[in-house]
Amino acid sequence: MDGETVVALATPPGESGIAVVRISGPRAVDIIEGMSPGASGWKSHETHLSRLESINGEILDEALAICMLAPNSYTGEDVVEISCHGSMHLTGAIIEDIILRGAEPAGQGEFTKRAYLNGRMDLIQAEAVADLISSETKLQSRVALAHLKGSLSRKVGEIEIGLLGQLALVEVSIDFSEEDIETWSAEKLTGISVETRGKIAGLLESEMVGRKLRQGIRITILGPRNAGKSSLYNALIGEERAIVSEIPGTTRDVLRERIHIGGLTYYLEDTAGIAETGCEIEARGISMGMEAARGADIVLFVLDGSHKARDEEEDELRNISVVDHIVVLNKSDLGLTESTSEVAERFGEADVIAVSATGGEGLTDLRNAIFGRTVGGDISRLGSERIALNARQSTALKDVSASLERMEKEIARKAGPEIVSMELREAIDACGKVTGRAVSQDLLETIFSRFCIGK
Ligand SMILES: Nc1nc2c(ncn2[C@@H]2O[C@H](COP(=O)(O)OP(=O)(O)OP(=O)(O)O)[C@@H](O)[C@H]2O)c(=O)[nH]1
Ligand SMILES: [Mg+2]
Repeated sequence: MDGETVVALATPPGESGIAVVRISGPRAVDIIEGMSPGASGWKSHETHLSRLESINGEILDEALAICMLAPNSYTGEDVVEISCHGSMHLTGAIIEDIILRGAEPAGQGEFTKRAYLNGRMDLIQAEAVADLISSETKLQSRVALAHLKGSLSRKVGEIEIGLLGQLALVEVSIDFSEEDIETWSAEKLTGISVETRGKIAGLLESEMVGRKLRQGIRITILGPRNAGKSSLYNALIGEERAIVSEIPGTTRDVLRERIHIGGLTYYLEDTAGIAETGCEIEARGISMGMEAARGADIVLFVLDGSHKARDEEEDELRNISVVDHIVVLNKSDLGLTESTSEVAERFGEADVIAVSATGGEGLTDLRNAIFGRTVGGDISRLGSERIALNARQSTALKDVSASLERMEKEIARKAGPEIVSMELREAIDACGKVTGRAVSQDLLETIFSRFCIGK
């Protein structure tokens, strides 16, 4: 980076009414001055209709341009944004001209990286920007926005400040050890530590939901031939993607499609019907389907509810070890030969849902069951009280907890303030890693000066 000026197209490539070219860095204003003489006199954050000239004096475009001067910009540096006409050729020419004038093409995430390095946002917020950009549903963007607004940063910040206050007391007692002043209480510190670990445990609970929210959840449909798996697959997708026929053994390959339920992304898989078969290709399909089911988050065991399933086929399904499953009794429109509770008994009290893939009955219940299984009802509070952590954040928070636990053990062993302070510092450093801000010596000094005793 080295303070160089970077440029990139901020809107997706392709034809559009308007495209935005963004420049950030110390030469941004010089560059726009070169393209639109007089620009260096513009007020920060004021929009100007300007005729952009190339370095060779040709008119490139008439565009709206705005200078956002440091530090009041997204990156914290001087930023120029040009809203030009959205043709690939034109944006290419403008960017090329800006590069000729001394800018470098920006790397991936460069603007946000600069924002973080310049202290405009912490690491959690920078990650939230990426999440927000890639969000596909309202729920995903709501959680990303909550992180961007600093929900998690604030919670970690509160934990950090609480611990810093305690660290100050412990360290002061080291400084004043000869004067026999007891500034910290082992009991109180242990209490605070236990309470803090409780808060962290609460945050960590949402890690799984966070992973599901970001990466999506795999659902594999598995069951005997002709049970209506492909029909159910099509019904859940809302399109005729898989071939459906009354001929048993229609599906051979594993088909995969993305769907959304309640704001979460799911990857739904259709597989070949399980059966004894002499056909090598069908057998390959069946084993691929079983393999998919073993790796899925949820497996839908689809049975033809209008016929009593053959025992061997059911046994085969029950013997596959899967993380979670829901039994779907399909073809309810033809009348079920067994009640859902009878089937539930055989499948280890699983959820059993009667549906008609072709008629549509029961599909809402099935979607609700899938959604409920995924998040355990916690989703509605996501982004407000509960926060979906990503893997990096949860690892760092686990480090905070581990350091605190070690500290509690040291306190229980009646360790002196030197040892206690060391563990406490580690916990605080780990907090800094969550937000991406390691605690600097300066910050510690500032905080300690407020706690100074003796005056
Ligand atoms: N009445 C009724 N028929 C259904 C329903 N679902 C599927 N069928 C019929 O059952 C037959 C098999 O459906 P598919 O969806 O191809 O079944 P499959 O489980 O994918 O079969 P394979 O791929 O061969 O394993 C077709 O004739 C469907 O029209 C349903 O809910 N009600
Ligand atoms: Mg099929």
